Amino acid sequence: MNDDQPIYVTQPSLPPLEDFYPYLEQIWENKILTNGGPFHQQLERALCEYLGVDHLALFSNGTIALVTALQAMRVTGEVITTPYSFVATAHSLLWNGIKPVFVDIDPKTLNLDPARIEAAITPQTTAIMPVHCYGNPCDVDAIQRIADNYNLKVIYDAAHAFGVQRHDGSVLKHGDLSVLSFHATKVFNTFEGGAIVCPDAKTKTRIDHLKNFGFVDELTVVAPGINGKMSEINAAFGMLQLKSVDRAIARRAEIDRMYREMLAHVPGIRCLADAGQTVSNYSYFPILVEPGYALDRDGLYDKLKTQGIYARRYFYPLITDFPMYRGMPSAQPGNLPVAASMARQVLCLPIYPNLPDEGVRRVVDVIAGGG
Ligand code: T4K
Repeated sequence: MNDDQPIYVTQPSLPPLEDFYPYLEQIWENKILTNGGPFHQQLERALCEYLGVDHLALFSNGTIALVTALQAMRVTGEVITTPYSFVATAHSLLWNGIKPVFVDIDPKTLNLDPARIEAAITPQTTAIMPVHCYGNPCDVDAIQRIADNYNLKVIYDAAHAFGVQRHDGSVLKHGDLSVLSFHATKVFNTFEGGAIVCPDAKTKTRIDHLKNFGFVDELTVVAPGINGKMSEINAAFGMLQLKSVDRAIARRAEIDRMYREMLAHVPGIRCLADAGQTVSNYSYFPILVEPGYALDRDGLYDKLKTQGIYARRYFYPLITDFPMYRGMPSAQPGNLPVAASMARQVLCLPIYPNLPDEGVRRVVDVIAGGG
């Protein structure tokens, strides 16, 4: 890697182009391009096996999957969620005419703080939508206890949590539904794509209807469904990607380890601790730029940029800073002090399988160089 080669926050790892040709030939041969074709079916089965879950419905992207998950659970009224996420989390609520109620995050995990959820519940609350931020599992046990007490649904935005496990298996098995994203920037990608993980066949059937306009058969439409289907090209690419995903995650783990070792000696830079998962996916590498560092977070972001290193401020601005949310009572900064503080300090460093060791060292050298 040359010193002047840009380093982005992430980059998809692509298999050799010729490895994809046989998949394309198969699509050309059978002429099924979408609507639950053979690759779609294969990928659903293969992902259930890989992820250790029972049922999964593929989608065209994670956002449509979130919108559909809320429909599938017939969620209405108010939903408790986090301000510290990609904006799609809250947008999926607005697309369903649901009012998001924002609750602050835990400073250790940056996930929804279960201790603050109960105070935000009203007679209109029907569900909780937490996010496993950066792939770090939420406190799923505490969240489920609250949901059970108040008869609420739990829909996890698990866009970052592909393959993540806790002591009791896949984190995707918690809650009523979990939603994955297979966007190009994710650990496992299908160019664009996503999935809903669900606990039983009946729920999967309902989700399958909802993602196909509500059609049950040629003549019957049971719900105002949407077109959320994944195409055969995307599903075929997913089958190919799945072959190398373990290798990709193993390389991410090495990069994670290098950053942690090298940054441990830089005053004012703190790496986020794991949140108790037994298997991580190393999807992001967030650091906190604290007052002991020579620059503030934005200063470091700019400095890296001048060196061709494009770190990202995920998640700044907070969702609650965007115009469609900021007037809401729960969006007021006084209600979300931890999220506001984290959004000012976090920087996600480049991490992706093709990032060589010298690329990691280049990033650390700039950070260690201080002001
Ligand atoms: N919930 C959560 C918690 C999410 O994080 C997301 C998506 C969703 C829901 C929604 O899922 P999807 O509907 O997207 O399936 C990116 C992604 O677009 C978005 O999928 C992701 N979260 C979010 C955290 O990040 P940007 O605007 O930061 O992406 P962009 O285009 O600036 O890409 C970042 C870097 O990645 C680029 O600097 C270069 C590299 N890159 C990107 C693309 C698209 C490539 O090398 N190749 C590529 O094809 O949003």
